[in-house]
Order: sequence, then C-alpha cells, then structure tokens
Amino acid sequence: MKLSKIVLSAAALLTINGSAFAQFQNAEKAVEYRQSVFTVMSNHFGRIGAVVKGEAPFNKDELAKNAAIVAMLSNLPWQAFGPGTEGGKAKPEVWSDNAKFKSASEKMQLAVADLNKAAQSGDLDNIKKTFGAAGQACKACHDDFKKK
Ligand code: ASC
Repeated sequence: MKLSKIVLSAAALLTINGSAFAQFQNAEKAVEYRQSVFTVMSNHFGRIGAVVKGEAPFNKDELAKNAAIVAMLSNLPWQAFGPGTEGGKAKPEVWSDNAKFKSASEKMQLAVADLNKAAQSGDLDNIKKTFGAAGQACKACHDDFKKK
C-alpha cells in the first residue's frame, strides 16, 4: 500500500472513531456501558417498586436516595447509543427511527424526574402515581426498541 493511501485510511478511521464512538473505545464498550447503567437503574427503580407494591416498608430517606439515583442515571445511557454502536439488546429501530427513540428516552427522563420530585417530598400517594407513570415510560420504550 502506498504511504499516501495508508495516511488517508488512518485519517478515515480516526474520523469514524471520533464521531461513532465518542468516548467509547469501541461498540462493545458502548453496549457494556449502557447495559450497566440500565442494570443499576433497574435495581434502584425496583427497590422503589417494592415499597409501592407494599412488599417493603416505606422509608422516606431510602426511597428519596433511590429515586435520586434513578433520576441521575437516566441521563447517562443515551450517549452510548451513537452511530456504529448497534447491538446488545437494542433493536435496529434505535438507529433507523432515532427521532422516536430520542423522544421515548426523553419521556422516561421526565417521568423519573417527576418521581424524584415526589420522592424528595415524601408524599407516598404521589410517589405511587409517578412511579406508575415512570414504569409505563420504561415499558413503552422497551416495546419499540428493546429485543425480547
Ligand atoms: C423495572 C425494570 C424495567 C422497568 C419496566 C417497567 O424495574 O427493570 O425494565 O421497571 O419493567 O415496566
């Protein structure tokens, strides 16, 4: 291969890497990152769910901590769904219908922000209501964008 061609190929690769994977080394790392965030988010969301279902006692401070963790984590996965990171449990529609995916992700973030507000105030009725809405937002996105 001629030197000029090698230099051009290297430049093309750098461009692809720069745009496709942002701060991730490769697609596998992006998948691992987003799945890890969802795993921890699901764990803390589930702890709130246990209280809402009456399976665990209502401790206001504990619930408020869990809701704050969920709300904070809800901002993180999306950066790891960039171009070229197809795979894992994500359906191809994440990329082919990205505007809809973005909209669904934003609905979830708003719903868990509402849950967090309710949790910080400690109003259990409102926690139950906003927890239900947040669960719906999780499910709506999974129905369209997560493989079974
Ligand atoms: C969870 C979890 C989800 C959502 C979803 C809500 O705890 O892991 O994916 O809630 O089941 O419908």
